[in-house]
Amino acid sequence: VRQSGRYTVLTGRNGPQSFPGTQHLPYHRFQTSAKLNELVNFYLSDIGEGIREVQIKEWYVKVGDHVKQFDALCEVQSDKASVTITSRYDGTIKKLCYDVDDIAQTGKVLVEIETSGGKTLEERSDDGQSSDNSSSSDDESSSMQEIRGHKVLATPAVRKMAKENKIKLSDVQGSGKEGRVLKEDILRHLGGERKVTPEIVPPPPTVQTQAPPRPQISPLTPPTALPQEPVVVPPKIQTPPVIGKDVTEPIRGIRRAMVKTMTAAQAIPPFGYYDEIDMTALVKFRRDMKVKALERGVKFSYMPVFIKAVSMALRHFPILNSSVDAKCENITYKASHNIGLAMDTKDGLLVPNIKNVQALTIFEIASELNRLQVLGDAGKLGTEELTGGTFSLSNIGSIGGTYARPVILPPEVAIGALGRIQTLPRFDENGSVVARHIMAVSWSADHRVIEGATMARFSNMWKAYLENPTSMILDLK
Ligand code: CO6
Repeated sequence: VRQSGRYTVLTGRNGPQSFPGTQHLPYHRFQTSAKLNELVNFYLSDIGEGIREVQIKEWYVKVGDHVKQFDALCEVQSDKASVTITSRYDGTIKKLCYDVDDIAQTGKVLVEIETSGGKTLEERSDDGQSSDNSSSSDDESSSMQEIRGHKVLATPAVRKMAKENKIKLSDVQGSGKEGRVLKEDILRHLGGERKVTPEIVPPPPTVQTQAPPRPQISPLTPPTALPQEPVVVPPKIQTPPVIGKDVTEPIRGIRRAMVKTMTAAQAIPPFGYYDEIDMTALVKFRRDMKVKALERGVKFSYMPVFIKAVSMALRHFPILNSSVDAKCENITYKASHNIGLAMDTKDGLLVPNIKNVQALTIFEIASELNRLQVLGDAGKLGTEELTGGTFSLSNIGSIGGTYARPVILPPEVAIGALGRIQTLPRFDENGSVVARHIMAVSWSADHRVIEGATMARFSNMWKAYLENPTSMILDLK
């Protein structure tokens, strides 16, 4: 804090603050000045990445609450990440300028806070209005917003239940994994004092049918006319009246990001290449490794092996780990293998990536994948995890399906979709039919820079590693 005439200029308080598991985002410059008995306009600052607007996900405070510096005020969702906005003042909340689900613009007032301790501060955003500008300084910046990992964990259904029963999730003792608040915890918290808002269960659909009308056949058929087939019209099914109404809502958050990315992807002329992998040996290998990894506290699926094998094959086909510029005039061969994986999260489809896979062991990849899944489940994947991917995989088979046509994520040049592993009959070397574990892979590549033969050779090498997992040992670094 530096004194400047009657103004106190805050230079990021104690500088950027660090919390365990937090990531600081670049903060838009602001100036503050001390005045007595005035409200602070707390502006939503620039959270980087060119983000101009965010959606309010959840308020952690209400009017009248007392807050301290760095207390969480609310959670906002940009089209890239979920960000917790924290207070930079001690004081009392006087006004929340948005409701949950509203879109808030950066540079506009988010909350009004009456500061305590006899000192009231006034904030000016870069593009906002200031009552005085004598305290400006270019190097005054701060980092007051964090992507924080310690928010109360709960599923959307539990959040909804808490909201309907006007309970703050932070007041509830969570009994789930890592303190996650479960439905039972809410019920216990309510302790029978209040009636839980019941879920509205729609009545089962009823279909009323009626007997088909008997065909009316005229007794007097003219002798000259051809015999006529009676027209039997099936009875109309009586549908119950539709009670609900169509709902139209703006496309926001993650889905809005998907609109942008997938629209940009339309500019890429892709080709598809499909093959099947005999996973029989890998299924056995995974069964053994799953137990070993669990002993070391890590859930082990097939993905870490798929991902490592991709990286090992990419070493021989670096063009598949490249990116092209918007006009496709330059190609950049990426040094790091940052392998993205499509993730089905409660917020929608996200593609976080595992950085530097070329330098990680399969166990380390499994461990990082576990971390990304926990962040994804909690809606906490941040910019760090979601940017910088160089090649992607989509394991749609963990949900179902055999083939897919994955869409390349620009500026990457290739992506693979994995189908469900199925037990299918195949011929062995003696011509006998045997049961094998088979998985289909569907590759898409940017045909402007990738030839089909390159994709086929890459796929063959990847397939060879998976069909004989022990062969990976020879090439592991
Ligand atoms: N076959 C059979 N069994 C599978 C498979 C396949 N392909 N994949 C996973 N599993 C098993 C896995 O081994 C686990 O088994 P157990 O350990 O015995 O319980 C279990 O299914 C659950 O696996 P989990 O999903 O938790 O973990 P995994 O590492 O395999 O996958 C994930 C992580 C983040 C990829 C996954 O959870 C996920 O979100 N998958 C959906 C991805 C998605 O939405 N893709 C669509 C993108 S759009 O591609 C697209 C072209 C269109 C269709």
